[in-house]
Amino acid sequence: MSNAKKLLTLCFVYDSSRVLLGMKKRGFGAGRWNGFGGKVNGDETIEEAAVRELREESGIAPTNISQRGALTFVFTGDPVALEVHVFAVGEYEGEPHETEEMRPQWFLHSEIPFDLMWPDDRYWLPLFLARKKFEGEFVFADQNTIKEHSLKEV
Ligand code: 6U4
Repeated sequence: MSNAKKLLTLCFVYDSSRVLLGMKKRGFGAGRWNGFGGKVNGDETIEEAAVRELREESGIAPTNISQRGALTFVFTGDPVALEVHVFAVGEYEGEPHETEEMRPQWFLHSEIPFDLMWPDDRYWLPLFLARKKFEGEFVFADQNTIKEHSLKEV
């Protein structure tokens, strides 16, 4: 059993009433609404990766971005955990548009489609939208089932 971790980013563009989600069209998590993000390359910082992935997947360029959370996802039987760094984007340039990877759509905070998202999101996205910082770990039995979790504000 190794303790390898894969570094990933996840960006949510939001204001006090709405949040921008994307329907993931392919790859890991396809068919779910989520923020925009992906793997950190060896030659970039985590924040640079967050900006690049947001631009590639939605077409917008953040003009302010801040790290708000760190989440670890472990899948039973998979020695490689995911370390996902969650970023908040307030202001940006450009208009979100559909890309090969994502179909963007704005949602009211009261209408976030948690049933069509990763099951962990209903735990921590409310903290995010309340502008808190947080850390957590989720252990999955499979992609629909959380076996155990921990979550705290930091
Ligand atoms: P490619 O580049 O096609 O191989 P892909 O398999 O599509 O990559 P990628 O790079 O889009 O995956 O990264 C997966 C995205 O899903 C990242 O933004 C992190 C996010 N993610 C992974 N597990 C998650 C989980 N449990 N909850 C969540 N987001 C998760 O909200």
